[in-house]
Amino acid sequence: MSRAYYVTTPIYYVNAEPHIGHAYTFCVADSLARFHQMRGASSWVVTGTDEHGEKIVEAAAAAGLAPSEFSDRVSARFRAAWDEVGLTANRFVRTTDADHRRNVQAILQRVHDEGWVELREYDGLYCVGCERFLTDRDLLDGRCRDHERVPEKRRESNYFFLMSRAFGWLREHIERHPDFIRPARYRNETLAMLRDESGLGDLSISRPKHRLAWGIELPFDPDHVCYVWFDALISYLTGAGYPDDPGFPARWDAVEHLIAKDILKPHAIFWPTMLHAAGIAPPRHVSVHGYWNVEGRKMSKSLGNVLSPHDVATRYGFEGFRYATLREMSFGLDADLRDAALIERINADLANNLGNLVSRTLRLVERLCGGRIPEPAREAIGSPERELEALAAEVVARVDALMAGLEIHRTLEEIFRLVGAANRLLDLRAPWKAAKEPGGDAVVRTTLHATCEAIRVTALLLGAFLPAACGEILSRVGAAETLEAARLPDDAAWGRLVPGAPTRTGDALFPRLEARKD
Ligand code: ME8
Repeated sequence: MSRAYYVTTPIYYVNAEPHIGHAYTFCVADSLARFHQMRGASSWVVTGTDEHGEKIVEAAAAAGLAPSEFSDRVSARFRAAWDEVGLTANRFVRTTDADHRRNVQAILQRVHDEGWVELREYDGLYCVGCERFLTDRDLLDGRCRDHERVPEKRRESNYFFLMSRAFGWLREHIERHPDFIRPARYRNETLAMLRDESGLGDLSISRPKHRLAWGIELPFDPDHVCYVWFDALISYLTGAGYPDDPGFPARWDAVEHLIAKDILKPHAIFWPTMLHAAGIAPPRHVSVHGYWNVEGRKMSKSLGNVLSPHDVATRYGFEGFRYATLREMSFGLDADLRDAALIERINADLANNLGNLVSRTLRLVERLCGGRIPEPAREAIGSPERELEALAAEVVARVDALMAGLEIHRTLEEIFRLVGAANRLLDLRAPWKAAKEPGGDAVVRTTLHATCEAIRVTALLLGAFLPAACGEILSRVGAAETLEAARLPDDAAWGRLVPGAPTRTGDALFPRLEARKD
């Protein structure tokens, strides 16, 4: 069996409509899955919806629906949004799915039986937005820092997961595995949380049913339901086929959780300690990206600046959006989504640079070489052609190294060095002029062969990020391989195009976009 690669997005709360923050994480997951698949792994992608908890009960009540009906409706909207823009998962987990419920109960029972659970009286301030009791550091002027709402004072019996017992183990695990939580700033942030345990303590994992009935019942006490985060995190096991899918062990061994920084604590502290208590290995990577703001402001319903995947697909084309956001966000840091910057990025890189390279090369091949990949002429291969070939090999190797460190924006930058160099070769050799000169045919054939190779290698390297466009480019340039079947790095070796293979011109791959007038 081939090596596995398993990547997850968070499972999204159904109290909000799908927006570009959710879509960005999915685009990263989809790109990583495609990249690893091209590197020979068998990729597995999981997303889903997080449907239990008070927050959902509140949202359902506001919509005048029962929580189950409300969740069905919004969960379907997430699915439809992903279908519309071509993002697919191997499993879409709903926390209301029967197999997930069974897994949550099995893990609860296991940690309970192993002595990790204790019933305690809890007295504290609860934020429904966070779905947890707050500590002093979570408060600013008496309000939750994240949700800006005044928390409720609550006193109730809760079961606690004795998470703090595993903090020593967790600290050591993080120290021994420098790329467990990445980029490093989030690893450091996690270690800082662990140093100051007063902000952490143990984790309340139940809610009395008289307060909240919408949840998974504790197998050892039917008067309580499971806390929504304990339930939601287990979706990552459900999505991988836990416990008995034959693919589960290999997937779990190679799991990468993609999240934004807002949910670092549950993923870097709750989840590994929960797994530890249940006797399951921690995830290989928790990879954390920053937050998108829109035109300098936090996205929020009240500001009316929440963009849906549909909105951006209409404005930029979904692949244009996907490329521009992956290129503009330095993975791990916050970024500002500005319409003017996205338009500029798409026009400069995709329309002017790549689109132009493909269209002028293939039009020249059609006009000067009868629409077939030309045979290069040995005597016409000079140092510019050799440099382009060497650059292609260098970029292939650099892409591997950059992707291993999750430097997606730099990976894309690197690939475009090749595109720029191919355009420069075309300008330098000017085959349209050479064709008119005696003996110019060798220059025409050699130059166009080289730019076609550069286009093919670019399409392979970029294929994980822009799958539809690159699939089309490969087919137009007469490549023998499809994107789905291609393997890196082997297929990206220079010289795989077969002279005589038919090429095809077509509509603009990336039409230029107009900036807004206002
Ligand atoms: O937290 N910029 O779900 P959620 C970038 N159900 N990414 C953003 C973003 C933004 N402005 N806004 C949202 C939950 N995201 C839990 C998760 S997992 C077991 C349970 C993305 O619907 C980003 O991935 O609030 C972030 O971590 C996630 O949506 C939060 O989604």
